[in-house]
Amino acid sequence: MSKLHIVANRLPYSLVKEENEYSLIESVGGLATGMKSVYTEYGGKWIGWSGVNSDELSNDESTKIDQLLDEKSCVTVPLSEQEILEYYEGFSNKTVWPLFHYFTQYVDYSPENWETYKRVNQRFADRVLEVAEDGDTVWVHDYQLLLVPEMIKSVKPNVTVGFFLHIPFPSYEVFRILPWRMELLKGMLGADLLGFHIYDYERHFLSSVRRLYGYEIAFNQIHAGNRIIKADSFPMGIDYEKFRKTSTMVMHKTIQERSDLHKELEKYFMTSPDRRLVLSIDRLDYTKGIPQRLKAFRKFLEKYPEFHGKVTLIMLAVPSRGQVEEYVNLKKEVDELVGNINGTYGNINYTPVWYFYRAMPFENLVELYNMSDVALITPLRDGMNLVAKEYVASRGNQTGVIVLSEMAGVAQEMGEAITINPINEDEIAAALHTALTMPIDEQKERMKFLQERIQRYSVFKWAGEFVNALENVKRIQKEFLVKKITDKVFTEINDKYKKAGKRAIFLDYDGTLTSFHKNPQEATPNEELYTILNRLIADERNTVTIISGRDRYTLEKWFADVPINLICEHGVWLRKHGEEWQTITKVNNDWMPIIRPVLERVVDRTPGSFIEEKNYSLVWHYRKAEPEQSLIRANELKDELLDLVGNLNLEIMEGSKVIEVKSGGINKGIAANQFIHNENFDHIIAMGDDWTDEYMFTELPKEAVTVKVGIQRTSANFKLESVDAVRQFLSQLGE
Ligand code: GDG
Repeated sequence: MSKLHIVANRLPYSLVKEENEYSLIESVGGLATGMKSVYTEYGGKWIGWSGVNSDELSNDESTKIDQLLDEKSCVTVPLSEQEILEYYEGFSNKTVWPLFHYFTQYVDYSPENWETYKRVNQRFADRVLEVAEDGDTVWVHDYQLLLVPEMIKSVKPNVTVGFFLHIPFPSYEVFRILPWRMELLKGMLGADLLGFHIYDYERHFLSSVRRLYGYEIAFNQIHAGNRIIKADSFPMGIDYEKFRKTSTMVMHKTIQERSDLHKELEKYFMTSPDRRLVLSIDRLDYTKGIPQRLKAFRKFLEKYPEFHGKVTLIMLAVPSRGQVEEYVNLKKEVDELVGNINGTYGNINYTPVWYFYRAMPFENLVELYNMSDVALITPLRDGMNLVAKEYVASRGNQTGVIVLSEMAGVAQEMGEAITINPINEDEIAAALHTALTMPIDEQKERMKFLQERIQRYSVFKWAGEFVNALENVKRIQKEFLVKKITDKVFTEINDKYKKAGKRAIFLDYDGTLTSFHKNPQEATPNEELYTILNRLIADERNTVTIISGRDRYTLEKWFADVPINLICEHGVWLRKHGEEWQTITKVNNDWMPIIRPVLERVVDRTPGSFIEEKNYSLVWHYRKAEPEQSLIRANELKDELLDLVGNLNLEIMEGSKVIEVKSGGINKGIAANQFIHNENFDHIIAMGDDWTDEYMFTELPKEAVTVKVGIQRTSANFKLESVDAVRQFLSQLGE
């Protein structure tokens, strides 16, 4: 049975050493919780770093640790201190992390760190390759492992690879700054499915792919050579029930059973009936907007003196990346601000900011969620922010208000929160005031909606949806395999071919016989192609026809010396070898003077695009224009044309980076059928890559061997993956 393996920087267990013996503690983080259900259910392994650097371990210890982890279906990737420094603290946290969060001023461009990042990513991939077999699925997580998908795919193309990015993917304008942008994208594009928290990150990613690699993108599918790669958004959830149950449990404890923190909080509330708690929880990270939050709280106290002595900000900052300069400075700034606020507004009975610089046990965390009237969550950038969801899940009595930064991914799911710009101190201060004075009924109404949504889309549902989407991708890949011309299928086709007395072979040109080029004029046939065609034509039982959307002059020029038939402009023109050009159906082009100015206006506004005029069609080419602008223009143009074409009996055809307007009532299918009409072909082969070739595949007799080049859905009977495969197929016919 095929398995599903997880790859993440860290394993879902930590190692603790007591009396020289290592043992494991289960990790309780969101990712570990969500993923454990997945990889155990699908019988896979979790591949990651154990958290202990390999220089510290003797051989015996390493073997013992590997055994312990093996019992939990975990596979370690050993990392030395130097590697952790350069791959994890270096490239991951000092390059990718700040850049992807728009902190370009903090980005470290050390080439040494990049080299180590590549080497360590390769080590992760090697471990995966030892474990994963053909047909298995691998789900790779996050920004530390951006290169791993391609490293897996290039060696084992039959392993399905998913990738999820937990942090934002930045706009192209920011991403392009990175000297290694091409390599990072290439690494990610090894995945069959790329997941992001929200659509904004997905569209930024697609935009970078389009601009840097020029791949065609239809909705959320990237057509990269012979592969289809899907990008989609999956907003990560939490283990809702765990927070809800823990919250109920801690609140029902007897006074004696309660934690010290709980007792402290109760004492605070007991001193006065109108005391309020505002909660702030994050890792101490510059992306989380902690100094700005403190300044906004100071502004709130300044603007609303009636809350002095009544509102306390309880701020939990979990130590993080403490060796890095920016984090050391941040810690200092936060310490000073807390001192300043407490010094200015505090007194012997009142401390405005309670500041904890440490991690707390889970139960304490839930107590804080449960007892705080307002959650103040103001990151400058945040991929999702699970704290907001955990606060919602812990609110047993359905009261409480969230003041939430619009820069957190989670803001898109929380219309009921009060959203703010995290730099705008006045706005945050006002939002805090609104939150603290919000009537209970309104709080409950908002909280009810939030709870319903977050309960429904839990971390398990999130993981399940991602796995389902991966299964879908797998299905598409299988569909390809079902129709693929294998050696065995080729032998069958070839046997029939050899027995046939009279054969018709229809070949599309661009994307079938030759690859696409940025400049369409460069797609000239090469020697190999002439040899293949001449060999086919030399067999007098064959009638070979190139059937293309191109104009007749180009094809005539390219195939002047080849005794071949040509069908051009999607079936308008036919030239049988040795005869004159003729039109297959009567078409007119009276419409051209009306449509041409419409296209010219688009060309004027879209640098790099141009118009091609064929006898019976006009084509707007935008392959060389700025890709995103051209897509907008293409949509505008289609809209405008749709209004015009109805009355003029025209068809709008959208091809690869072209929009073609042509007279209606003619296509490759009609043309191919007319061509074989009254002739006794007993074997027909038709090959093409574009959707215009689908007409040919559906209209030809069903016993014809119709071959789609590429992985997309098709009505053809067979598929080949590339131009090379087509050439090989044609070269071997009759052998
Ligand atoms: C990254 C992305 C994205 C915090 N303090 C304590 C504690 N926590 C737990 C919280 C929460 C988690 O840490 C923090 O998660 P966030 O989502 O808020 O932020 P990041 O750590 O930056 O995570 C982020 C996330 O990945 C998932 O994709 O949402 O945008 O940056 O679960 O509860 N837990 C305990 N004690 C603490 O003191 N036990």
